[in-house]
Amino acid sequence: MKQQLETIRQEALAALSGAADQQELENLRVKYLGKKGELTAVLKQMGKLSAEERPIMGQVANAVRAEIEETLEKAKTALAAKAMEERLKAEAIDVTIPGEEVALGHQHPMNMVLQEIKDMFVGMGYQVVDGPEVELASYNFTRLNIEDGHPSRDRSDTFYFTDDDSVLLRTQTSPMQIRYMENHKPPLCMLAPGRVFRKDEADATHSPMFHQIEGLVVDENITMGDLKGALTTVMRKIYGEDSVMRFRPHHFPFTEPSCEMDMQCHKCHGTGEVDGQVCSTCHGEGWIELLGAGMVHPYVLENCGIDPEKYSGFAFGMGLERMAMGRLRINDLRLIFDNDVRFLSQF
Ligand code: 2U9
Repeated sequence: MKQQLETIRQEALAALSGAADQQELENLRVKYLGKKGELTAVLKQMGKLSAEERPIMGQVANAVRAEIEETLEKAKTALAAKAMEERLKAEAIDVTIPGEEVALGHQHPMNMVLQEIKDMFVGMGYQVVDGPEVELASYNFTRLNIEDGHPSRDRSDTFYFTDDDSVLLRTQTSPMQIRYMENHKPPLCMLAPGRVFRKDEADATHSPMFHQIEGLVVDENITMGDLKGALTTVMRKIYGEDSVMRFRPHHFPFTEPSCEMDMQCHKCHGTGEVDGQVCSTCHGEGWIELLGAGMVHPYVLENCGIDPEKYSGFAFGMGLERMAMGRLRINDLRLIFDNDVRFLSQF
């Protein structure tokens, strides 16, 4: 029996030292130490031994069991450590490899210029308002003193939704001023930026969709002087404090008197010529058109329930794309809408 125990000991220790994984170790544990295992089988034969031999064999058997158990535990720990080491090696990440650079986007140039202009007017107390792009002809034309048959109402110029020409895509942001006057009493000081739509073929200076920024100030005793002061202040902030401005008479149905504001060309200083050549910035004009403006027509105030005897106001409108093209020296309007990253990443 002693020999049997010794054989089990040797076989078990050899097998355990050669085990490749935890499953094999478990199989060996069952084989040698399990209820139906080899060691148990030998112990079952202890009853056959004499009373003197039994405690001695019992001691040997216990020592063998203890040694196998200890070796099994050590093998388990060693295999687990080896498995962990292999896993760490396989999943190792070299944190010193430089990362791939993430390309950061930025605001569209149109939004940059829009934000800049909005900030200036907000700083002067203007409230920025937003409104519908699908409008009623009454807000877009009639109440702005644009009478039936006016060329801007033509079906070849305006996108209509209905056969009776009563619903359309707004051709200007002016309907917002009408809506604002419906809901607010003077003093009023508001800015209406937004998309507008006109049936234009797209070329370097035209697009069927573009953006306008319009403004309106109404109070008692508002004069053309207030108009000139406000617009000169803002445009000098945008184009430089030393820019030279002029106002010249014009006509709009919704303002009376009306004017346009020009800035003296910064390249030819109003001469229209650079080195004997026609100036490329103002095309020989000497002046660059910035915006249209005027004193709100008394009819328009009346159409909005404001007494023109008590109140007066000024209004202005500018094309945002035009402003952006001037500010950022963009020579083709289509570039603004193409969204080519090679173009956009220059700003
Ligand atoms: C109300 C009263 C008056 C808005 C105005 C202009 C002059 C103007 C053009 C600039 C270039 C349109 O984008 S553009 O083609 N706009 O010249 N707009 S005064 O006048 C108003 C608006 C609303 C109630």
